[in-house]
Amino acid sequence: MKKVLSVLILMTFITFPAAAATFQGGVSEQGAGNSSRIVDKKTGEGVGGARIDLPKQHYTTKTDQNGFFELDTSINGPSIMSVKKENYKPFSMTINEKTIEAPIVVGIEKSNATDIALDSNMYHLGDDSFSDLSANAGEFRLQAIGPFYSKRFTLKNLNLAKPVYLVIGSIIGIDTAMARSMGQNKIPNAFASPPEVYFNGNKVSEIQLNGDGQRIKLPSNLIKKNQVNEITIKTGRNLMQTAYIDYDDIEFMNLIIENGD
Ligand SMILES: [Ca+2]
Repeated sequence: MKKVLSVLILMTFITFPAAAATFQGGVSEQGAGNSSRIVDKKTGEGVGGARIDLPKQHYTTKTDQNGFFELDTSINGPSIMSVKKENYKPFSMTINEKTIEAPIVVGIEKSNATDIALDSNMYHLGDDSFSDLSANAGEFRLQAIGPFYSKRFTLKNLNLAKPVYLVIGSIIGIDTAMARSMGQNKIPNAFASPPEVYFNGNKVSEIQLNGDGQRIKLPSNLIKKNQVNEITIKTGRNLMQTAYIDYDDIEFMNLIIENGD
C-alpha cells in the first residue's frame, strides 16, 4: 500500500510539472491547471461566483462559473487575500509577489454548522509607524484602529466535550525575534513583543509568527456558555524603543470559532 502511494505521488509530480500551486489552509502542493482557480477542497471542482479580496490593495474580483480568476493588481510585500462564498468557511491566505508569479489553486471548505464566523474584516493594529523592513512592508492603506481589537459574542449550542478554538485566518506584520529568526522580516536591530490573545480577560496565547490558520485553544473553564464572551487581540511593542511606545503594526483577518477536533 505504501509503495503504491509513493508511486502515485511521484506520478503526480511528473504529470503536472509545476503548473500551479494548490493552497489549502496554508499548505501548498503541486496541482494542475494554467489559470488561478478556487476549488472545493473535498470535490476538487471549481467554485463559481466566489469573491476574492485583497483589502490592502482595495482589489476585488470574482471567479467565473468554473472557478477561474485572475489577480489584475500589483502586490508589494506580504498581503492577505481572502475568499468568500456562501456555505463555505471564510478563507484567507498570505500572498506576495512571488506567490502569484505562477497560477495558484486554492481549496476552500464547506462550513460546519458548529463554526461561528466572528469577523471577516481585515484590521490593522498599531500606530501606523513602522519600518520599511518590517514583516509588513507593503503599503498600509488601512488606518490603525489602535493597539488592540475586541469582539464580544454569544456562544450558543456548544459541545464542551469537544475543544473550542479561536482560528485567526491570517496575520501579517509581526516583528518578534522569532519572526525575525525565521526570516519573516529583515529588521536588523529591533524586535517586538508578540501579540497577545485574551479570552474573557485571561491571556490565552501569544502569537510569535506570521501565518495563516493559527488555532488557539480556548480553555473550557473560561467559556461562558449561552452568555457574552469576549476576545481581545493586543499587538506587541517595539522592545528596542524606550523613549516612547512604538506598537508593532500588524494586520489580521477572519476570526472563526471552531468547536470540534
Ligand atoms: Ca509601530
